[in-house]
Amino acid sequence: MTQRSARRSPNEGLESLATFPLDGAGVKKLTVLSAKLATERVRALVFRPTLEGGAQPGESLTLAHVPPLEPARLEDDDGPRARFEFDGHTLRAQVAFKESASFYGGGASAGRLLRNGRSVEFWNSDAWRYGESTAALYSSHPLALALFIDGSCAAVLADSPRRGSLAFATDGVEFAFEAEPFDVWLLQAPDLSALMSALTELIGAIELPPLWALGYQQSRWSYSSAQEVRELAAKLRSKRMPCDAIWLDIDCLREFRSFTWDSERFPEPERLLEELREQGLRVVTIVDPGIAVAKRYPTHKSGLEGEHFVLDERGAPVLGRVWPGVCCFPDFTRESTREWWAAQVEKYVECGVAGLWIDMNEPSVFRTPSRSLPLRAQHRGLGGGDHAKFHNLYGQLMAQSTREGLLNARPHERPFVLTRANHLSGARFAAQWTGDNQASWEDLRWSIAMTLTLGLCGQPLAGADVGGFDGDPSPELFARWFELGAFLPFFRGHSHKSACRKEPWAFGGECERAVKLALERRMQFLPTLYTLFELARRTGLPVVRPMFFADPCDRALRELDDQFLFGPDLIVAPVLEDGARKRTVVLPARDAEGWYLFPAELEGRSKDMLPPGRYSVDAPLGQTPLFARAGRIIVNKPSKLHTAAQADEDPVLHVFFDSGMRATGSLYEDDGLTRGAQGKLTTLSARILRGRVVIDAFVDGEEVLDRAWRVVAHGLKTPVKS
Ligand code: NBV
Repeated sequence: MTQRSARRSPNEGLESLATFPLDGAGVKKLTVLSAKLATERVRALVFRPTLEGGAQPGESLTLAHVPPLEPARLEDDDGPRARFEFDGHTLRAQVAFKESASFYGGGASAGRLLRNGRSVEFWNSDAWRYGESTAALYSSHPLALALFIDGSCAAVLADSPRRGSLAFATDGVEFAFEAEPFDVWLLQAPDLSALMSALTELIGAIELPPLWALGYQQSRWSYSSAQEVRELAAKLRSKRMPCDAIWLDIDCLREFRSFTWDSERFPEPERLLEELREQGLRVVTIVDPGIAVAKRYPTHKSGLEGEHFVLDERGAPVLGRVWPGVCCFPDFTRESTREWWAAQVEKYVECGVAGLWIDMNEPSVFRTPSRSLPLRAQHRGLGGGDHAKFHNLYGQLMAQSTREGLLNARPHERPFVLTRANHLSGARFAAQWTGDNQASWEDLRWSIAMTLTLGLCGQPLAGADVGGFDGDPSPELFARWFELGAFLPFFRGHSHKSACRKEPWAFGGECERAVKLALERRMQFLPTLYTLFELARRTGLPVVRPMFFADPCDRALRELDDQFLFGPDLIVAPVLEDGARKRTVVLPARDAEGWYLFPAELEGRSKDMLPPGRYSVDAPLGQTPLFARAGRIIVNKPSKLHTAAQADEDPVLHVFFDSGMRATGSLYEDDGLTRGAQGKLTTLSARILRGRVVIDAFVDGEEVLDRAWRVVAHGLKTPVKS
């Protein structure tokens, strides 16, 4: 099955509202068009420049969906202003609002969540050892979000796959992209839910991930023999560490070649994978795009025969050096190449590989000035053009065809792909991680802002290498990283081959106990996490959210990036400082009578609701302070060694009563694996009746009468029966 493709013609369904002649800025005229979105309450305008000489934006390569459009009125003079300027090489588009705003977005870059005064570059790069001053990281998300004083908001999106930049001021943003004119979309919304829903219409919604991909993932560069993998699995299980998958990095490959196995170190992959599956462990392996130039390498041979590689100006495959040596690079812009690649994937995963991890797909090329393919290399699909035009789309297109391959192999199963490089509408195809981070407290903190920002940019399934990829963490940093990772959507421990061991038990003692608790916590909150993914799929609302989602009008929440929301009703306040055993947490006021500290012992009961405010809370090693909104039910399940083993457990409903002794919640469930599975969304409410907690549960309006709920009631002054 193919996803809806990412193409539209420039005028499809857009209604012209006004045209402004422009002088002296290299732009001849600016046309303002309107778009009617299915998300009512959101006003969508498109600004389309025409350059001297008549050039207009071409087909969209950035947006996934363009909705059916109807005219809307360009009401007033006092709305935002768009200004375009072309200097013959770069087109700049400024969108200025009437008032100042808090700005977010622009994709994952290291640093703070709030973007005012910052700029980011869009040029997918292998950003080894990135830091706050690294302008361009692995993916490009040309999207800015503005939050205004009254809680209304806007998104500005540049429809360009080109090399570009985004600068955030205090009252507006400026996009600049090379070479070609581009449309700018402006979405104006009364609230964040409407904005995220409209954005999802434009860039496409995620599919629900397989449940196993939401469990803990154990990786290292590299587990390099079947023996080592078997020992790892045995230790994970003997130490009773919850884990759903083991990841194999490039050393499982023969001479680092994609779609191969090193037959000496991994003699019978099929058998190994089956053995692991019996222990509830899936295997994800790595695939790089560089295809080694080598005799007797079928992927290279069929790639050449099918003319699937990116060409140089003389029509020969472009060569570049990566891990396997001299390589050719698939031209993923071509549909036939995507099909050929998907066929490689399909054959390769037959042995039982559960999911694929696509790396180096900026694409990263060693020892070249651009650290990628030459800008003048030629692509032949999607209308054709040089690499400069398609560079930023390379990773997303690779993700798309890798996913197709998994779907061809197992049409009824949800495919799982993790990608390093991506573009704005790539969340439809793959999860994303934040690349090669460092084992530092600073990186730990950045991983929150980076993951939150990816969520705002339509990529809810994201996370950072837990423990830090590069370098050796202290035991305390390591434990704290697991504590945070347990509440980020994608949870994978990974490390560089020259770093110390980073398996959960690597530091032993107190640290190992804390890590194990974190892994168990992840399992316990899995029903809530899964429900949040289903909601993200339906509504575009991110799984983890910046604190300002709890109260968009509270200015104090706008800069906060050391605590975050896990869905609408839980606050996660991880410890991000060396030696800290306490931390401050802010509990927002809007729609919240109060918050409850989630008991560290999950079976414990919290009696007292805390009114909104700022608190100092205890946070010993092994414990991330969590707060639940009064009036809500949070669903957990007992921790098991892997997600499938949890399926038959009865849900544990943590009922956090409001002062009227009521609470509501929801739970989404399905088989966790089948595409388009008919899941059920249960709505839950709790009340007290004759001294007992009563749970009312409904699915599609029908009362659920045959289900055992375990109830943990919080906020009761006197004990009641459940
Ligand atoms: O395949 C090796 C690594 C991988 O472990 C890492 O996660 C990627 O981001 N890969 C980069 C290539 C080498 C990095 C130095």
